[in-house]
Amino acid sequence: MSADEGSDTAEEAALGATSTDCLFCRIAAGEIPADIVHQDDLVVAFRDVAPKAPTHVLVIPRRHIASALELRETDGPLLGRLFGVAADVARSEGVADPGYRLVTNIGAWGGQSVEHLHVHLLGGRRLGWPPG
Ligand code: TR5
Repeated sequence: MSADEGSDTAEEAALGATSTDCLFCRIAAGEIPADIVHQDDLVVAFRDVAPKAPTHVLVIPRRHIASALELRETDGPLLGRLFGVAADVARSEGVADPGYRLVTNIGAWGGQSVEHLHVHLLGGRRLGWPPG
């Protein structure tokens, strides 16, 4: 299904369609509780429920986008906000120095389990490379 299917109004299309059966859409809408560390009109950041590092925050667009595979050039401003928020969260969490990792998993072999674009912000320990 296209990410934009179900948008009835221009405003919905601009702000972004949400999917009522999507876990992260529901977290962004406040319907499912999460430990939110940032939210604005485009982006929400919340702590991962099963952290893989001392700091593990998920940064998501409010708009339902299934994965990075769905992104288009017109999503540039949204991605600018998303990465800017990730940088702000890294600073406020105290992991910007000595460094941290942003990663987005795509599809089954990429390790994606939730079909709503999310960037993992992992920090607070030295991270191995390459990932498994
Ligand atoms: O595997 P991918 O890359 O798709 O990442 C999905 C992430 O969502 C995993 O790291 C999960 O631990 C995380 N996750 C799953 C749930 C959840 C969550 N983070 C915060 N809050 C959550 N709730 C309320 N429910 C989940 N099922």
